[in-house]
Amino acid sequence: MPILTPTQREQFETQGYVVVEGVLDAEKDFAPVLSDFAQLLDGISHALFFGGRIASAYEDLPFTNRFIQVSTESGLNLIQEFEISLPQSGVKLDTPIHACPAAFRLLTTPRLLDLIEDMIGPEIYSNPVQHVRMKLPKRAVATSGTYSGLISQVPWHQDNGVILPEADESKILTVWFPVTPSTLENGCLQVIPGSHRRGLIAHCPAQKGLTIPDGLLPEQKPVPLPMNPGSVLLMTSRTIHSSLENRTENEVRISFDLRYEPVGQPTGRPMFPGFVARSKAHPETVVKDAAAWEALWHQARTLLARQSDPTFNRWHAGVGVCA
Ligand SMILES: O=C(O)CCC(=O)C(=O)O
Ligand SMILES: [Fe+2]
Repeated sequence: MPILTPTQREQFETQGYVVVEGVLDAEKDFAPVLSDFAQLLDGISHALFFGGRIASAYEDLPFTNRFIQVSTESGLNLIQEFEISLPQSGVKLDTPIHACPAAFRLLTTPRLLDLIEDMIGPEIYSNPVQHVRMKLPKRAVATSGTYSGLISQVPWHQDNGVILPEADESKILTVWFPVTPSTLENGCLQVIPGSHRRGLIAHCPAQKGLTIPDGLLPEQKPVPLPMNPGSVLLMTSRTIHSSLENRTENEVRISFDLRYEPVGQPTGRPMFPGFVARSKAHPETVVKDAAAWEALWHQARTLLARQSDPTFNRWHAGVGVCA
């Protein structure tokens, strides 16, 4: 049963994005993952407290306040502990990855897959370019250390720009959804409507990660997209987007960004594992077991830990438009 209305489908085709409301359910779909995250943060907080790095384990604070407090006081970027992907450099045998059953259930939620099937057909592959983001208030992000778009603002880019050319023809759909309200103040996404029709634009390595140089950005006014939990943003891989700063004092914008594509197409990150999430033609190939998914990531981690960092994109600082 199609979920998109003809108007929504047309918006996706002409503007390169559409927000679909009421796809996910806060209680059924988000409560398990939030409860898992709370438990994880509890463990982290106690370990840091016992290690003398923070003054308390902050047991009484609600999740988001505790995340802010523990992050600020320890000066650590904690996001990799919650992440559902590996970092692009320096992977070690013990690099954390939290490919937990609650996240797997979210990635394979039938209503989400129904929506994706409506867009790309019934042979659905989960592309491994996927993240959990917990955007901290700007004031709470440690000023030292490497910039991380997983806890901070993300600059203008196309998702096609952050993967390898092998996937330029793959029909990758970006599926972004907030778990806590995503607002203008706490750093919602913004898109440039119609920008997907310009093809792939050059990206340059910058302090905040890969970004389209100002001179190559369309003049057009961006559209900010505040969203409530339950809503899902669909974007093409060429839609230019970014996210705003979190200017609040005490809010954390928690979101997932996932990607799906028809089975059999290159993912653009061959060193990371995807999986068949739904298949009418070959139902026996569908990965249904969260532990099997986690094992795929652990295998990838072992391989990556034994080699030097692979290449994740095609752009070079100091060359061409990046010079
Ligand atoms: O969540 C953000 O701030 C940026 C997300 C993004 O760029 C993406 O999902 O492709
Ligand atoms: Fe993106």
